[in-house]
Amino acid sequence: MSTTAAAKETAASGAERELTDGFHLVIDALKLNGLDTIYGVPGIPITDLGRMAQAAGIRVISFRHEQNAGYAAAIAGYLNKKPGICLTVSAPGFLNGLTALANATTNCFPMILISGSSEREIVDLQQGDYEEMDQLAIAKPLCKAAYRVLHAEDIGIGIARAIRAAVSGRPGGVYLDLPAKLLGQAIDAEKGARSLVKVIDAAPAQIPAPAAVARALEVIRSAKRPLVILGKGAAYAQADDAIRSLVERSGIPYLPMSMAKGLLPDDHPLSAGAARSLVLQEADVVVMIGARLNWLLSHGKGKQWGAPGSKRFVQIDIEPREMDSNVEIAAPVVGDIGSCVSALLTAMGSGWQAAPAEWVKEVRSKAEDNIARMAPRLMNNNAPMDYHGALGALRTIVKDRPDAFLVNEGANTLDFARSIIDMYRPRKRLDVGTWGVMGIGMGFSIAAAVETGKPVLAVVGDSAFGFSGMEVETICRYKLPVCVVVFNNNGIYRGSDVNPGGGSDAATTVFVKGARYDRMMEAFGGRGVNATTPDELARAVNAALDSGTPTLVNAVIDENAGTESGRIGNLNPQSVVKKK
Ligand code: OXT
Ligand code: ADP
Ligand code: MG
Repeated sequence: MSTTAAAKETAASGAERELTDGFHLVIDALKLNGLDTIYGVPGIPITDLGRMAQAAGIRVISFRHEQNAGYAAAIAGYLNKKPGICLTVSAPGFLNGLTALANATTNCFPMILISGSSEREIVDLQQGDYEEMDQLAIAKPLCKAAYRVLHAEDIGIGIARAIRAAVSGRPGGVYLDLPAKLLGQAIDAEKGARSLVKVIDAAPAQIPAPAAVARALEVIRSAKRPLVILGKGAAYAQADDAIRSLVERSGIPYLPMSMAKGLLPDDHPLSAGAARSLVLQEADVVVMIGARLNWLLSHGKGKQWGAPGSKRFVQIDIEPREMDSNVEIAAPVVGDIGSCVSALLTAMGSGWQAAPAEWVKEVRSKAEDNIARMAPRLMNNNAPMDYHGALGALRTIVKDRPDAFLVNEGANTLDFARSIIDMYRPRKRLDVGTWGVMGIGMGFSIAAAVETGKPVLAVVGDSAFGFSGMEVETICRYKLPVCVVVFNNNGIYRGSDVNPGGGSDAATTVFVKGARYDRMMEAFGGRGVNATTPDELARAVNAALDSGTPTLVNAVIDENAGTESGRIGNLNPQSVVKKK
């Protein structure tokens, strides 16, 4: 049922006419476009918007902090290829949501941050309104597009523009500013209904130019040691079968970036995940599919990439300006990944010569060596646990439950989990992404469970967990099938630092030792378990995933086991001043 006809008004003629208002129009516009879930925090001026949306059948998930709601919306966008919606109050609530909006834009996740705001007239004259802030101006540089709606009859257009901006081309975050006064603005219901826009083909296919496809195949055909790199853009595109066909028909080893793990199963014979250094060093042609040559790939140059000038790049991306961003791209293929990969497959035809067997064998053999070297370390049952023992137990659980989501954040907890836990299905690994941001843990977990109903295993460092830990109440409130495992090593990177000044304050990276995070979950009616060995950990996680009961496992990790910044310690600047 439409939520229009909010009220009736008696006109001068005495005839009644039906009215609608900003609240109803926002809800109708979202529903018309299939946007059926809102993540947010209620308050002035959007409290009633949330209530009315819930009454109208939209699922409204209320969080404890807007940043977590924003992360939830962003990952919902990534999983669904339609914008995730985050709803916040003005100024402070808006700012709390803004980190998530900026992070969504950086990661190319489609989301819309809808925020209530104070009155334009007062804000613009800086007369000190309740939660006064020029939110549109602040949001603009941090997102793909930002819009404000001032008239109720423009709500339909405003939401349509926001949807298109979020999902078309390179996806990203969009800000939509709804001043308080707009929500209560009444207009004729029929006029209101006519003003709504159903967005047709929000992310149109972008077909690559045939010449670009031919050029790319020419470069790939010339390769002696080709490599495909799959990024999270490839996972987002949901062109899973075409990508798998491209890899298997060309016989080219592939390296998955973190969130592309599982696009093809990590135990695929062409996976070069366990031979990362070798393939980056030795490949002569690199085919980038939905991955950027940013810091995570050392910008495509330097020692990691072998001799200067030893590589040629093919890049498939929807964003033309991504080409040559760091190094020369010999064959840019601009378009959506589904269309580009299909075009490459068609142009390859059936007589395509597979990648040189010697190269494929070399990569396989290196990967098998690394896997064999790691295997015994994953079997240890030490107490307190080290990362390998604990993650060895979780690796088996994920293998047995390929449909479960794995949410992962931390430093050592992130880096070890990425290489130890194999993924088998696309878009199941959700992590800190392009910014390496801590705090995505609970928001991502909640959205994955809400959007899919599938079980979620969140493997998070004790520091990482702290950024969104209060949302365990949200997990319990909505009875979500989320099992959080906190890798508790008493601190950031490790728990063994001491105050270098010798004072009584704890070292900057150290937390309360022996903390019991499991009790946080118990406080809200969920299950808490303290696990000191890999066996205990496995039992607790299996029980949680079997039952779907919200669970938090405090996994006791040796406080000396981690290293500074995990595998990216090289990015820490060193002081050049010698201590006297
Ligand atoms: O080939 P080689 O020989 O090189 O070997 C590689 C692979 O081939 C091999 N491999 C395998 N071997 C065997 N078997 C298998 N299956 C296998 N798979 C791979 O293993 C190696 C490594 O492979 P990998 O991992 O693929 O490769 P590598 O070299 O690591 O890749 C490079 C990168 C850059 C792509 C990769 O490292 C990467 O993706 N890194 C992401 C790093 C990242 O984003 N880190 C998070 C940020 S760190 C820091 O900023 C933190 N903060 C500050 C902070 C942040 N971030 N945010 C906010 C809002 N505020 C503050 C904080 C506070 S982390 C942090 C908290 C940390 O403490 P916690 O308590 O949470 O966590 P703990 O550290 O656990 O205590
Ligand atoms: P990773 O961190 O996994 O390497 P990035 O976030 O750096 O991945 O890169 C993702 C890339 O994918 C971005 O450059 C983005 O423009 C691109 N992209 C996202 N969706 C699509 C799509 N449907 N078609 C083509 N390219 C896409
Ligand atoms: Mg830690």
